[in-house]
Amino acid sequence: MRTPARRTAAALAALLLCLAAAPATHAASPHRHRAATLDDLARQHGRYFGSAVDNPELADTAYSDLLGSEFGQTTPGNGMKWDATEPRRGVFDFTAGDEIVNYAHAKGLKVRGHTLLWHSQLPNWLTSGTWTADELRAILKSHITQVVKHNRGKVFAWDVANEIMNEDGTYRQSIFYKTLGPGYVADALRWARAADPNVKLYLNDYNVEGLGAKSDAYYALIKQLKAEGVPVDGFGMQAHLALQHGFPNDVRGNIRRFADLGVDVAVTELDIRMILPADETELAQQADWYGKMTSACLAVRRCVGITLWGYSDGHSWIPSTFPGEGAALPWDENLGHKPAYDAIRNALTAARS
Ligand code: 9MR
Repeated sequence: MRTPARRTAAALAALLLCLAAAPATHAASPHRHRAATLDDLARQHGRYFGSAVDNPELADTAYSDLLGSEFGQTTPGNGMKWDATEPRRGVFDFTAGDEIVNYAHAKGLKVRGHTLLWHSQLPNWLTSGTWTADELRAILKSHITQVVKHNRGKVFAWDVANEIMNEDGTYRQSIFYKTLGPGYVADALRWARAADPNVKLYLNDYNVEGLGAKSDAYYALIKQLKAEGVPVDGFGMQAHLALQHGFPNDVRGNIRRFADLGVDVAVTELDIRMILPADETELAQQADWYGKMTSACLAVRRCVGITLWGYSDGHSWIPSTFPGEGAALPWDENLGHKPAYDAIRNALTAARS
């Protein structure tokens, strides 16, 4: 028997299918239904489709308007990091994060908190100090507690610990690891849970989309944390891919093995860069990869959604970090659709929910 909720869901799905099929030109007419957005299509599968945004980008109104209409989720690119939120010890500044949360909620987007604990973008007072284990533990606990409490009810998930593993699956020698040992990860998760009982708590990293030493290390860690009753709810696969590095090995199988551990999985920072100039063949390969990542997420029930790390080539971290590389996103600098956009759309439309 169909419950009312199921009937509503079925009706919504039918409506969205009709919207998805509507030619894009209908979007121009105020009297017609708009074409389905990527987030509309993802919702048919119970997923979200999002994009990160950095605070200065909100002033680019063409960009922020499309962010607000096309996507159902956002992540602050920098606004919730430690250097932004606790610029002096014990002095918290939530301005940048709040700006994005307020914008997102006004547009109906949900927000992923990023990030509580990372070796990078730490404030000077923290990196230049010499701390005993007890001091650093108190600093970390206070930071996590204050930032999570401030955002309680405003973010649905937190990247609690970001990029804590090396490529070979050993722990990164961060200030936290070196001073506190590996137990800092469980502590961080517990402090985050104490500050917000409802938010989803994630570990998040890059180069973990496929099977390999690094994803094995997270698999073992999450399994151990679960066995010890430590609150861990999800695994974030950043997915900063590059055509010249090849497509990761068995993404679907990898997502599935984490789901089978009893955690959610999210694709948290997807972009697919290439060596410039981009030619048609590369853009077609990029499109294929975007489609494959989307399908891999849709294939596993517990893969909850996909976030692009910015959505247009006009606002991307790639060119400044990897000179000579770029063209990593599904929209070009003029907010025109690239083949990758159609590939994502096709993957969202083709998959069975
Ligand atoms: O997008 C962020 C960029 O603006 C910053 O300059 C950079 C500094 O490290 O961080 C970028 O975001 C990173 C994210 O927080 C964690 N995963 C890798 C992302 C790209 O570097």
